[in-house]
Amino acid sequence: MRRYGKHTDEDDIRSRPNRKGNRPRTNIRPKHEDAAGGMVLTVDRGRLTCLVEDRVVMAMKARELGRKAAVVGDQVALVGDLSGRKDTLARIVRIEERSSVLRRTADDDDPYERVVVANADQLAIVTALADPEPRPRLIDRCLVAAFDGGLEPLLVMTKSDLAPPDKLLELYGDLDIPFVVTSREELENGDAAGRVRTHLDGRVTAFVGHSGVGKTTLVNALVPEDRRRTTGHVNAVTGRGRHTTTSALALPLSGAGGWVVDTPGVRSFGLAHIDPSRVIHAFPDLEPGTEGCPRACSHDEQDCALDAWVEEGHADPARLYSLRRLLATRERREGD
Ligand SMILES: Nc1nc2c(ncn2[C@@H]2O[C@H](COP(=O)(O)OP(=O)(O)OP(=O)(O)O)[C@@H](O)[C@H]2O)c(=O)[nH]1
Ligand SMILES: [Mg+2]
Ligand SMILES: [Zn+2]
Repeated sequence: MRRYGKHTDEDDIRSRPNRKGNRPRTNIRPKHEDAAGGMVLTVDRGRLTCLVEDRVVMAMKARELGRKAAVVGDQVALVGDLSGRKDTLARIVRIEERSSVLRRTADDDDPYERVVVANADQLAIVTALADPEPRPRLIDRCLVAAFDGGLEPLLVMTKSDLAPPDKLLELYGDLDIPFVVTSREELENGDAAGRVRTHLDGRVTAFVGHSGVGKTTLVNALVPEDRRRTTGHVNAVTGRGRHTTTSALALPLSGAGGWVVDTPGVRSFGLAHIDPSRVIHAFPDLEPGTEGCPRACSHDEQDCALDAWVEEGHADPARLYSLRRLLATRERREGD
């Protein structure tokens, strides 16, 4: 099924019965072929801040889009007043097909899934080494969501001035995931931003993690203040000092380009929507070994062919262990 296919005039007519009699169809609304492309930077109670060329344009969703929500990172088509002047409001008439979706549910039994960020290439999973304490289960869950949604994970461990990273590195070192460790001092002398930056160039990276781990601090170190001011209402979102972030916000990187998306802290990362069969795609070295698996194998069951295949020496047993650990994440409760 094509969920975000091209919008046609025919769709318009069907999705909106002509209630007021015989108005000529073609005048119902501007031709959407003329719509301008934009990107959603932040969403606040139904108002979407979009970047159209180099202008920041406020918009709302056209009714014809129905329940489909546009989220931060979405590429959208807009019509109406695109001047970006104060008190103007454009309409979003189309949400383009997404290259990736980061989804979560409030908890595993929650059928309501929300898309956190669209079109991100990378998920920066931010964990403080102390204050708040690291929560490996939350990290595992974010990893599963990343693999499921088609995002590459990056581990960012902050506050190494408060506690050493050894224990976490032991846990995640063998997962083959790139990581960066940062401290207060490195934030101040620019090293933190510099080191994280090497992983961000030219990509769209969403920063997620528990509240207070330092996502906004890091994003602010990455994006100079004047850039933050021109494209977002960042002060309204985060303010100065310790203000918890209340809505996701995309900010452009300079130089080689790319975007960073700051998101509000999460307590949990529900995985009700995850299809475990997709997690294997994050382990291309193991995938060939699944050929002998029973149909619809979860790869975490008795008849899974991976055990024998790995035993034969085709792949590193640590990788199978990692896969199983992520697959089991879904059954475990957070905070275990
Ligand atoms: N000691 C130390 N404190 C840090 C470091 N990085 C950030 N902090 C502090 O941690 C606190 C929380 O930082 P934020 O950047 O607001 O955290 P956040 O992840 O954006 O939090 P939410 O928006 O609530 O999700 C602030 O007081 C920061 O100054 C660090 O490397 N070391
Ligand atoms: Mg924040
Ligand atoms: Zn299997």
